[in-house]
Amino acid sequence: MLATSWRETVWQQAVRLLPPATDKRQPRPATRPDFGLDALDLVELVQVEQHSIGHRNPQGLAIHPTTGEVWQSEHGPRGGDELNRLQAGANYGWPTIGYGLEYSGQPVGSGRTQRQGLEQPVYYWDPVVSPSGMAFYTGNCIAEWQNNLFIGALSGQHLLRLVIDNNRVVGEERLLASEGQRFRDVTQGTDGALYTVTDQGRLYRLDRP
Ligand SMILES: [Ca+2]
Repeated sequence: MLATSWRETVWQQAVRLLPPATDKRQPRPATRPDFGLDALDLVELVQVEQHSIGHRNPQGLAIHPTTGEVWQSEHGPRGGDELNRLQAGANYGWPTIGYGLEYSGQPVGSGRTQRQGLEQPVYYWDPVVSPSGMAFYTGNCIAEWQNNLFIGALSGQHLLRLVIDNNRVVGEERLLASEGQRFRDVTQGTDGALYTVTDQGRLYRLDRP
């Protein structure tokens, strides 16, 4: 779907930005356009596709290193923070279904956690941890962490390490919990180490001693 109003269209959706559809007879410009523009101008420069809907409060995106699929972290209601594997055209449920309760104490939507045609999260947290920025680890520094998913936890105040097998979470470890920090984002450095940054302004580097 091509956006007619960027600000209306992107609400609670994940969108995919592609290069503009070009006339194949015309050579593509050698340089990328200057993206120092606001969102409305951007719509005219790229092709925008609605990818998925039903997201509540998305926080992080990361590409799975072997499948190439986009994974996403999302703040849910009380007891319903989610990890999702985004599929094109899918509906991830909000506000119709979800885990946990609204912070007002009311049930989410119909109060149901599942409904046909709506996607289930890969994983959810109850109690919540407020998952934030995330990254799959593909570095060589710590071999046993290969393809693990790391997610900063804000209210949880730790760095999540999730072991993923066949698109399911089969292990969870909470790192740096003694630091008392709200972990905002995590990424892998070109040196193969893992870096994570906190709301309080600390940057940690994780590597083999
Ligand atoms: Ca959901």
